[in-house]
Amino acid sequence: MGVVNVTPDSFSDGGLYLDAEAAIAHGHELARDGAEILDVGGESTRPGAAEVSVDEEVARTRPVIEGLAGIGVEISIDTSKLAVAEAALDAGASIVNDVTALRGDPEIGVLCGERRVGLVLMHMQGTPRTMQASPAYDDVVDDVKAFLAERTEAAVAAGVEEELIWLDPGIGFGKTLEHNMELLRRLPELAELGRPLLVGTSRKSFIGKIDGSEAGDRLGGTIASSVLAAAAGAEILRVHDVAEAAQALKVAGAILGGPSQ
Ligand code: HH2
Repeated sequence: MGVVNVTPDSFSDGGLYLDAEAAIAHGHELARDGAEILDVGGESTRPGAAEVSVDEEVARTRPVIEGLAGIGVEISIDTSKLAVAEAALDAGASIVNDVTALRGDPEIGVLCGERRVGLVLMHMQGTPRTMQASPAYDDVVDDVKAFLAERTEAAVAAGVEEELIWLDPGIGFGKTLEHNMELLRRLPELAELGRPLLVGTSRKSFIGKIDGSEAGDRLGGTIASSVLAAAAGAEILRVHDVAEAAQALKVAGAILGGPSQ
């Protein structure tokens, strides 16, 4: 899954693709690089990010989705707002990536059920504004697992087919470095929920906490954590640098004995 951020303030690429033409060109490039899904977002979820109105989020994302629909990849909309999700599905998206896991706008579950589209349910403790203040868990993996199980039930109750649900531990969303490490180490326990796991480590601050790097200089850490997440059972990796991640996964797969390409 390649990231297409149509925002002025995303933590690693804010402002680069705010213009629809630039975002569409970037999406084409990520598809050529090997992305099978493009995750289009119009609002940053970084800690302390400014909130964006529905109209603004639709104005940012809809033209980009229209421009990328039909190029041979699936498109997901990274939003927690019903109206933004609906506009995106109308424009050609087929997956809703909701970082609030239907807690922001529960009607997104009804919408996904009616349209029979995919739904990503992500774990987050707190809200983007507050999440990094003092994250705390009894056992981070058990707590995240219970949350994702409960949110899956809520989505199914809203009408979403269980087969169309993907689960995400939400790396960096209300977690300390040790919480993130524990989740990545014990990913197989989350796979026991029986749904595909999506993991997003790309350029995140936990990498900087390990080696002091800035967001624009975390490719090595992104690749290491993505490959290990895949080896531990993640099926979808959300990354900004698709070419490098695709090559790393091919090589790792070849070494581990997967089909050679
Ligand atoms: N991470 C980000 C945004 N959306 N969605 C899912 N399912 N999982 C993630 O890990 C995830 C996500 C943060 O990355 P980015 O989009 O680059 O930054 P920003 O939120 O600042 O736009």
